[in-house]
Amino acid sequence: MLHGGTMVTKPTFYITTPIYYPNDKLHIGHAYSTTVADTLARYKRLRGYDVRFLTGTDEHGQKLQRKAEAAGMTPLAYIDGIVEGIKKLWERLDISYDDFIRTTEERHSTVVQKMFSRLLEQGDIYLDHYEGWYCTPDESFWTEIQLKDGHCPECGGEVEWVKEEGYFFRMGKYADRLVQYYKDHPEFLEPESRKHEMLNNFLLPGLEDLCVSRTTFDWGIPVRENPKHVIYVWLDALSNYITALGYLSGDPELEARFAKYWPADVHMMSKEIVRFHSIYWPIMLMALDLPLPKQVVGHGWLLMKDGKMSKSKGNVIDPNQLIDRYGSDALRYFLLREISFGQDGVFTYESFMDRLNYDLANDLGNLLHRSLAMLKKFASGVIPEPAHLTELETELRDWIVSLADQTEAAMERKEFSKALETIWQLVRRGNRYIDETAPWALHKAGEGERLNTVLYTMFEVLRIVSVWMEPFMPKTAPEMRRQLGLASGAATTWDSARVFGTLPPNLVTAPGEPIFPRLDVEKELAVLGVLALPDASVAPAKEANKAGDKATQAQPEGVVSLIEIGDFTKVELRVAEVVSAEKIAKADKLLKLQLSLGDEVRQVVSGIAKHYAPEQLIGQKVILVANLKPVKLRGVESHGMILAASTDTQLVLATVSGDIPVGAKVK
Ligand code: ME8
Repeated sequence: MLHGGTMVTKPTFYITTPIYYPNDKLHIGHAYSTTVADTLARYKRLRGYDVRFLTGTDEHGQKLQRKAEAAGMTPLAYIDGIVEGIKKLWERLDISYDDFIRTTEERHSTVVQKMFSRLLEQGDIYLDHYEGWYCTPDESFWTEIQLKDGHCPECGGEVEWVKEEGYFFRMGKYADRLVQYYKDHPEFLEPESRKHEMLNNFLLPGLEDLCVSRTTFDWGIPVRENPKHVIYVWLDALSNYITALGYLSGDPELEARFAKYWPADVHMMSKEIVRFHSIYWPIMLMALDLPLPKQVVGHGWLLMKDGKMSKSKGNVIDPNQLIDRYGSDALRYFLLREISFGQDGVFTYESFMDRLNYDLANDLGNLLHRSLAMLKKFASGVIPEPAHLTELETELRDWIVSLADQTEAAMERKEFSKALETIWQLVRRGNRYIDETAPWALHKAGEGERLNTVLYTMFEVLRIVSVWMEPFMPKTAPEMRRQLGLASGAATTWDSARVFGTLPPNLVTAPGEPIFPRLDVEKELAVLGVLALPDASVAPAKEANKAGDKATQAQPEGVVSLIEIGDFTKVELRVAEVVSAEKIAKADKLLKLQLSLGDEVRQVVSGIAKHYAPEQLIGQKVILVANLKPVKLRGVESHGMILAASTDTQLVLATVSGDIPVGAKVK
């Protein structure tokens, strides 16, 4: 960019989210990380940075392969549907990412292979044998002593004994350098408490070499030199932060982009994966002779009343459900305001409704709508020129400068809740200002000049609030300005919000629908069907999907969105009796069933073989989804699906409790 003859280059800011596992629909925990990163990216753009914002999906590994197998699909076919849903969710949440990387893309996998080869060549990686524990949900290796009561110390899940040939990364070789790096860069790992945890639990006791390949499954990036090995999914996944920029791509333009944005300014994530990002990732980078990221930020967890949101507990909240009913900005506001960044925070529908009612409807919505209504009544909807500013306005003007300082300081420290709290001080001050100045009384008394100043000030407050809100609520901020009749320009830049009096007068306002209508909490809870949350009302019947077609599979478990009764009646459920059952060759999870409906026999393929022997099923009355489109699973036709209740480890067929003829409808 040329400015008065000198080159002005914007400072860069590279921010990433974790790349999520597309093994299921994402929940509001994932939405939280991504919204936080987006808010920071938007803020930095407003502050004049050249921002690069990366997100994506982590598509390899044993967990995904197993999920896809259980669904009777190829991994990629299974993942594609989910990735589509993730992209749609980010679009709905206004996530302003510049790039979305999928680790199954060639631009990623070929570079990961090159990186692996280089590490192998220079002796940082060597071939040996691995014997130890593996946690598939976390895709992590553990030693006997690290286990907690025989379970994964991280997620508490089952671990399995793994014994196979494997490549190893000499992590220990770099441990001292990393400890020194922590010392020299106190800002590297945030919050501070995580740094102590990394040092005391992992780095100081001595880093073991890390197994970085697997041979017992093939859903991964093959090691070029020895393709029966696939590269360990974490090595593959972490590399995304540089492959997406163009590292080792061989394309000069992309390599230049890598040089421009790397090292990352912020890797955003929650605490359980900080270990991978603050130990393995920097060591990989050291071995590759690359600079380390400037900061790894491990925020807290979004919890439900009964603990961490988890699919097996069935207490996950689908962000789409909240966006459908309340809009994306309401969800973004709630997440950023309610949770103190860095700490865990509890999601309850009640606190969500309260934030919407008090902060958004009462404070913000009210300020906008009453201002517009008064302007219409007292000044034909046109923002007047202010006359003399009294002490009330000059005090407000000076206070706004200090609020701007506080908001910026909070944003720089990633204290998002505090920043919003500061902004809302001005929103509430705006409402009080109206009460104190009583424009209706000024109008009645014919104090036109004073009224003009007061009306102008009300709208100036709204303008400033809209600028500060922009990183948090990217739909509401421009909508407010649309209603103010204010186009983007000099009065909507970040810095303009410090300067009281920037709002151009004579704008013709355009009042619209209330931006945040007040909610009847009881009614909302009833409509959402969450009065009895968490458990029964949201428990997913995920295994029931297993014999379903692709469309069903692309909508995995979680809290389903609300449906109309008409949607439910589209599903034809009928009682059916199992007349025969047999295994399907080379499909260890599937059974082929013949089901009697009285007047017809149906063939159905069901993913229940791990839980039922064929002979156990004969004579059982099950519930059949009778009007599903037929599909072929492992080459066998399936005309419907049977229902079952399940957890991660159990599966029980749904059946009828009394005597009823086969073919009877279930409603
Ligand atoms: O770990 N509260 O993917 P993942 C807050 N693929 N944040 C949450 C959350 C919760 N309850 N649940 C999930 C992986 N998250 C790897 C990452 S990166 C190279 C590879 C967010 O799908 C949070 O950011 O399990 C967490 O770190 C991430 O989702 C885990 O996503």
